[in-house]
Amino acid sequence: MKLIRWVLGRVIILLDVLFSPKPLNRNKLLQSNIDKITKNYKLYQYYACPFCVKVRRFFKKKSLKIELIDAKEEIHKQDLIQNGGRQKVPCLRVQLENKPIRWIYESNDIIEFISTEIESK
Ligand SMILES: N[C@@H](CCC(=O)N[C@@H](CS)C(=O)NCC(=O)O)C(=O)O
Repeated sequence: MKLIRWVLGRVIILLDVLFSPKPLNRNKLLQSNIDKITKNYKLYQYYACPFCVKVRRFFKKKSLKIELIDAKEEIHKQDLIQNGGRQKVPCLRVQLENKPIRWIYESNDIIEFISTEIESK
């Protein structure tokens, strides 16, 4: 079972590389405004998780600079469990000034949240 999952993960990565989305080209000012928002985000993820690949492809397509955190590393795994509440990826950590940290699970919810945030720019 572990081997099948590993192989499937690699197939997903290969397809992702072969059919990599074309990044959106924005004007510099707009991109810089969006970068200011996304510097507050961190994506806890696994390299070969299909849901994480989906979110990373969205980042690439929308030219979003978001730090990726390897949730397989023990320190990050513990951070995710203790502060996010679940060991599940992808999870977006959102830290905005003067606001409590938010942990957003579910790939679709992450994409929807970021889309709404960047569309307001
Ligand atoms: N519906 C979720 C599915 C996420 C999911 O199943 N993630 C798996 C990895 S592919 C996971 O974190 N499983 C728990 C674990 O591996 O500890 C989404 O769209 O984000």
